Amino acid sequence: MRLIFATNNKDKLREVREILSPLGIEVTSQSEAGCSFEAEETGSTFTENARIKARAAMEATGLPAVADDSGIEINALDGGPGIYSSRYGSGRTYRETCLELIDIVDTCQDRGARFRCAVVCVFPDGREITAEGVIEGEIGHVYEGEHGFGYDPIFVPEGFEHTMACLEDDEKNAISHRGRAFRNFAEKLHIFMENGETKE
Ligand code: ITT
Repeated sequence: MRLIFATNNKDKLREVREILSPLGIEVTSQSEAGCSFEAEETGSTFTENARIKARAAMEATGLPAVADDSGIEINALDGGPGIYSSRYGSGRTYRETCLELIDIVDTCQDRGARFRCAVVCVFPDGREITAEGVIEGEIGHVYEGEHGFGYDPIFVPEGFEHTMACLEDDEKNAISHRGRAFRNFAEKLHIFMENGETKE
């Protein structure tokens, strides 16, 4: 089975390929499908933004398309940057933004945070499948690790001593918000393919 993956983020593309390929689902990125655009993320939730991206790619290609909208929610920022994670601190490097976030969280009692990922797959006939994954954790005291991307070097998953950026891709995918969301999506997609129904 092959789907268009509506993303311009190469790190997400790599992770999603590794998560879905063993489950019999291959993805073609929108740029590989000949579409170079960035849909405007005007939604107010992760799911709404994932739907906007997936619809844009489905309409451009005429093929089933899936998208993920994801981000980090930090208690010290009242759940921010959340859906604004990719735009937060724009103009600066992720390292600079991460170091600033450590400083902000250091002044607060609560280091709690979570990564959230919403997945929406849309089909040309209008049907859709949605799924979500979350991983709880906290903002670490130091910036560490060289794997992953974005906020991984400051996010320590619950039950771990080091950040997500200290994990290899397969270890991250086994526990991550994205791994959880896309495995849940894959289960629903297989039911959909067998029964022709979206079991929400
Ligand atoms: P597309 O919209 O093209 O898919 P994007 O990077 O803009 O790419 P999002 O709008 O979903 O994607 O924003 C997600 C941001 O949240 C991402 O750029 C990171 O800053 C952060 N993020 C999401 N998942 C992450 C992960 O697994 N590790 C670290 N940071 C992550």
